Amino acid sequence: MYYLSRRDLLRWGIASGGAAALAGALRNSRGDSLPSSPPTTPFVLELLPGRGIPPVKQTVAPFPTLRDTGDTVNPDGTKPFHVSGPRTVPKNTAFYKIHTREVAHTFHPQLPPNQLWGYDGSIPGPTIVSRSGTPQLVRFFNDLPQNDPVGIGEPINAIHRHGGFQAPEDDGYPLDTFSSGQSRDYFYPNRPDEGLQQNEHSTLWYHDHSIDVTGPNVYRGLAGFYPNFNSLDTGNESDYPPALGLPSGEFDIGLVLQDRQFDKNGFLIFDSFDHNGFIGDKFLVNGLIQPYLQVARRKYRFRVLNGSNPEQRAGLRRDRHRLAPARAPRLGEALPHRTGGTGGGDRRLQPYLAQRRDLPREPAATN
Ligand SMILES: [Cu+2]
Repeated sequence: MYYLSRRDLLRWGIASGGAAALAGALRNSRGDSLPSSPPTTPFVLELLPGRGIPPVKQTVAPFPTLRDTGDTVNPDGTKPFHVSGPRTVPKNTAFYKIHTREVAHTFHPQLPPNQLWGYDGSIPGPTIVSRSGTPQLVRFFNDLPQNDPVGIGEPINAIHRHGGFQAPEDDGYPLDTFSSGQSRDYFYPNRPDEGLQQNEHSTLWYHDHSIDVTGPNVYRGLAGFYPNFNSLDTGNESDYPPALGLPSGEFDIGLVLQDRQFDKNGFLIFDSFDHNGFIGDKFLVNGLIQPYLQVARRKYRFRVLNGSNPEQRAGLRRDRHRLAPARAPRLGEALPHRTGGTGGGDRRLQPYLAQRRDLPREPAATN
């Protein structure tokens, strides 16, 4: 666990724009000697729908499920685990189709477009909204080019819904990959499992999980939000009470924090040999370098996600007396909450104001 203080945020450029220090501070610990990325002016790009704010994925008409193509061979020569035949899904299942494809993406207007991989060509991927009690079947098509000129990642896919409860064959096991030109159906039941509320009113996300290349494939763009709602957190702000009435729609915004490194010409570089997780010196929010967001005078809900590769723990907590919870919530875990009433039976979230001096920062892309 690594805690990001407000001072760190300032230093790293979220607030001030001095992003170069990020690389300096972190790289020294591992003796990395990569040159800095080209300079970029902070706060040039605005987060807008379709640019940093991904679209919400819409359902399609139900389609018959397919047996997985069983002819994929993993990089290690083994055969992936496949669903042996078409499956029967509950009647109320919502269906989706997502195409993983190449996209020319602009991280910043001072850098040239880079060839990324995006779900539906979107960076981040389209937001898939789920609701407890409504199962979903998502067919992911791998439309990535077989021969990738960039050389970061591999055009194989395994889709992992991070933090979700789903069957093993739908969990995106690293060896359950499918190749260019193939597709795979993933079924998400969207119900709490064994009384655990992990799937309930939580922020899940989906990302590539392919063996050996999860890090670079996510670095290349393969990640998106997967928020789940239920009767308490309905996604409708006017539902209070009895629901929580949290900011919804355009005021419920996922922010994925990531980093990237560029060569002197502004093209992505990645060090596959850095097994602690590669760290770039450019700080991204939703795929854009140091963007900004125009806000209205009202409450917002920000779902902050660490979508970076590195695992930074020891050696970076400079101030051991810093205020921090004993254990920060893990990604996808329900936030700690105060219970209301005296009977103990009311588990409703009670909104209250709290000041956070730290932002827990945990590796996500390797899980
Ligand atoms: Cu994950």
